[in-house]
Amino acid sequence: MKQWWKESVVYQIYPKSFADSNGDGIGDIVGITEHLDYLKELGIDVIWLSPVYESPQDDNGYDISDYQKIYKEYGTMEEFDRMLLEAHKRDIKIVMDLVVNHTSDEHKWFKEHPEYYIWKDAKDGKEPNNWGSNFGGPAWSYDEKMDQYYLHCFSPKQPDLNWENEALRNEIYEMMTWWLDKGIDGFRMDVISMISKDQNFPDGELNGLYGDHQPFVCNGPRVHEFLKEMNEKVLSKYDIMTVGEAIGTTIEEAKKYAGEDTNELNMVFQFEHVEEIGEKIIGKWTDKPIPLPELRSCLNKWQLELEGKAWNSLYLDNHDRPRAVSRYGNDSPMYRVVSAKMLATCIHMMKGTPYIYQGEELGMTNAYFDHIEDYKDIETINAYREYIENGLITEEDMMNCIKTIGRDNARTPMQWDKTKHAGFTTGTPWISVNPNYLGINAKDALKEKDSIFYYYKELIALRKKHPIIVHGVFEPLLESRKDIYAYKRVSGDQELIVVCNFTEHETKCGLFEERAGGKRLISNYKTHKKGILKPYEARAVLYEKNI
Ligand code: TEU
Ligand code: CA
Repeated sequence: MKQWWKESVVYQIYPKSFADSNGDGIGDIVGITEHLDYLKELGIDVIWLSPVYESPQDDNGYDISDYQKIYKEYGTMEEFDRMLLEAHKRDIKIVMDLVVNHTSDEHKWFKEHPEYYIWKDAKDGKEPNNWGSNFGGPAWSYDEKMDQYYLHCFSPKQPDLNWENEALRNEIYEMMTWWLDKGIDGFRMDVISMISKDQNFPDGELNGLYGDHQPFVCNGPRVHEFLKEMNEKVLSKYDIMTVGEAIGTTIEEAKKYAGEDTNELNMVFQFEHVEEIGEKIIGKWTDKPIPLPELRSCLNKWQLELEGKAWNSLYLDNHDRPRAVSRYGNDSPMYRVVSAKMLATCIHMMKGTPYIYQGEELGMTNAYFDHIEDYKDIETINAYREYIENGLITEEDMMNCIKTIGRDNARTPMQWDKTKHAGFTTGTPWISVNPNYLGINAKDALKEKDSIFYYYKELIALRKKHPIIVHGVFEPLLESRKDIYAYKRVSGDQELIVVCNFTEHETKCGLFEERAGGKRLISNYKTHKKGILKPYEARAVLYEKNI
């Protein structure tokens, strides 16, 4: 089948924060349908829709209690079907979020099929091992009725599924088939690298208060067997796109998950450039910037080592990350727009499928809320409490870390216009709107021809127009520079040179002057200074070789 997902640009919608159509302060499916023309204008090809299934919302829908029902606050299955139809009418595909490493503890399976989950006897009267949960506390909770502990790598309301159980696997495959037969266009697979656990469940290395479970749950012994089975029984039967959120993956594992001929998935999200690099204070938490050399060596490695072997996902932003322009660019009034465009150029001219997170096309920024009460994310609230109560970090440092990388930074409501609550809702939003919506909103962006929105639109259009952007081989340039990220793409007799100044200072760079005859495809400045890059200047120039 044609690998259309290699030429596509994906837009992620976090439904709770996208658009509220009925004034209850919660985004919903009708709100998405009402904004499909906005996405058509942007030019995206695929929507990755974060979970809309029935859920008690302990983790904003990543805790599913019924895979084949729509969460009542998001709407009805009929409204979902209409959204799907309206998207397809606009040549926009819909990829659903598949969360099958765990369910909600309110899923009927948890009571009716305990064997679908991971239960262990107490060890010395307490948890079976020292693993911590990603959301604080131990990764095990005791159940009186079972007189055993069950595993939850996330919240106690998100019990991990036991993929060793074939009946469970077949229930998952049936559910996937049901959704694919409805006509959806694929799946983003939540923490799919975690579905095969080391069956010895050994203690992990102490990391803060608990043992690290990642080495024993990521890239486990049977993960590729399970994914090959899923591919053979379900995925291979449809013309769809699949992307695995492969937390903890390495290059070698990614080549298996997303290999051209491994019959598992089409591509993966790796976490190295968004979570693993950079100086940390505790766990993932930091208020430190990510140095360009670390970001570049990480992204270059993934570009070079997957070449010809597997397909990259290109992203800086999603519902779990801080806003890209705040994390990697400069969200000050002076440099927000130009640095957002620079980051977009850097990512979209690389090899792989680009993902745009809702609001990234507007240059939406971190929220920087000052009080923990303003944050809603279970991960943030639990980390704040656990780390401060145990004296592992000061309240001030923790708040700085939350302002820097807390997940709610990406979950403040979409900023549609200047009206109250940024036009997201006529009610009270479930989380506060970023007060800067008066200057950062879609309505203004659509009226401003030099807006970040139209810059993304241009990048997306370029990808359609120039095959070198999809297929050109990636080659690093200027790798020793601490201020410039440069690379080229090579395809036949064409070379595309991309140069991005990641700093607020002018800097020398003669790369473009060394060559004649280039055709500038895109730049975030109208004028240029010979041999100089302006603050956060980005340029992509196409050359025909042998000139
Ligand atoms: O995220 C995987 C995950 O571990 C993230 O929560 C992230 O690594 C964490 O925030 C530390 O940075 C997926 C979903 O994207 C996330 O929203 C869910 O909370 C999580 O799985 C559980 O389903
Ligand atoms: Ca609503």
